[in-house]
Amino acid sequence: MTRSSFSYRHVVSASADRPGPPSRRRAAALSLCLSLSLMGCQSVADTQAPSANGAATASAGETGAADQPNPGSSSQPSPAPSNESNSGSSNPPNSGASNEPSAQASSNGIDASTSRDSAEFDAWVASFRRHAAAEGIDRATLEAAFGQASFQPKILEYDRSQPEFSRQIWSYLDTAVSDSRISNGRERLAAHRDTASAVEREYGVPAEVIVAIWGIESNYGSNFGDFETIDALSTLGFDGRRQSFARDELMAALEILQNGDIDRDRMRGSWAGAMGHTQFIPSSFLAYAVDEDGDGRRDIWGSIPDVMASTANYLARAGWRTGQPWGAEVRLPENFDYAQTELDTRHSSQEWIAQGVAAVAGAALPDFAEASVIAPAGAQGPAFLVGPNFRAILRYNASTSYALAVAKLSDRIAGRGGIQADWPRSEPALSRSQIRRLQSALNANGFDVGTPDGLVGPNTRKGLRAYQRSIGTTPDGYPTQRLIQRLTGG
Ligand SMILES: [Ca+2]
Repeated sequence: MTRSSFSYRHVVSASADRPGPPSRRRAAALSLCLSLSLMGCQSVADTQAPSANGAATASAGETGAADQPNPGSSSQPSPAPSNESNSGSSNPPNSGASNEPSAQASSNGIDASTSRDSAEFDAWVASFRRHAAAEGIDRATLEAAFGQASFQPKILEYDRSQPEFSRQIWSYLDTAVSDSRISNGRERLAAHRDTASAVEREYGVPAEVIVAIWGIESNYGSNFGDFETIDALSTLGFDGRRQSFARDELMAALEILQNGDIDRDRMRGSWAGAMGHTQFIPSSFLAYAVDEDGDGRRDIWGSIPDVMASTANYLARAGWRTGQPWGAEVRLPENFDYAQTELDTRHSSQEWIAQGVAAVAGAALPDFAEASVIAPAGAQGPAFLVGPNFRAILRYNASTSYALAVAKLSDRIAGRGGIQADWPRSEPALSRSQIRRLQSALNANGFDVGTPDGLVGPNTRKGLRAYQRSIGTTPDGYPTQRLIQRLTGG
């Protein structure tokens, strides 16, 4: 995404209303980062709240999460990770690896170095088993989990890959909110109407929003990843980029097996450990999964009632306000101060209206006590007024692109309209090296954006706006090839 700036923000502290894992697992779960493949989570690993699928909780309140969706979700053809500077360089686990080929790394054909790793893996597993036993996981569960644990080199490749180009938000939305995604969502909603309505009544989250998340996370269950979660997390815990996170999730996965919610063989999902229809990482499962159908198991792999209720429960715990819309598309006035287009800038709807912010034709502006205005593609693209429920969706996956996809897919499933303004589709996606050049040039010219990392976040946008003001162009903080050429002289 070119907007590569989609920054993933990490929450620095778990606020009271933020969903969080049960206490015992709190520290561990707090190390979740986003499921976004590129997000750098390392430096914040121990302080952030988890999102459902392992995505770092966006801080809708901190620096304004901007961002990119969860690559792993089946819905995304290609992971587009992008991230914010200062967040470290490691890749977060991807929640839904559904789009990746399921890597069945067999021991056949692996080279010598892999074989050596495999032997080391076995030793690591033996050590982890002892640790898990000391933590209270029983012998039968450990034998079921690790009796045939398999090292998956392919997962390490996914974990270490960093796409040079990320997708533009409109490209992501074209896929995430495609006509077929919309029609399939309506069909799924009709097919599960009674369940969805019951869950809506119980949790206060609209059925179309629940279905939209289901659609974005796993294309309505058609593709939630076929990696065995124990193998995936063992491999990542052994040699991944965020071993501490993976090990904590592996412990949570063992707890799930011990509880009897699912058998090891059916505990499947993305290469990064996000599981089932809703792409919950194990710690999120422990904290939010629900046994809606009453069979005694929380089954997000096979029970649609459990899937829907778990998703609704997550959003409810993330602060969903019953009866409120996520937000609305808006028109911004001439001379609008784009420095305000960050999620951490919040005003009441009335205050925004006083600045000239208006609903696009045919839409009503929701009355929010605290709302943000976002313009994900700058002044040349659509703008949106977003409220608490948009922020709740961001808790599921801390990416503005993701949250907008869920919001608009839910609108379309419910029969409401799509985005009216045009995206600046002629803007080419920027590569990480181009963004690094932009960042270096901004620093060199006195617009401090921190260490160049090729990822656009709040700091980069802030520096870019200052530069844009200095040359008399609209300071929207949206990086384009033209701006980079002007700033670098080519
Ligand atoms: Ca159940």
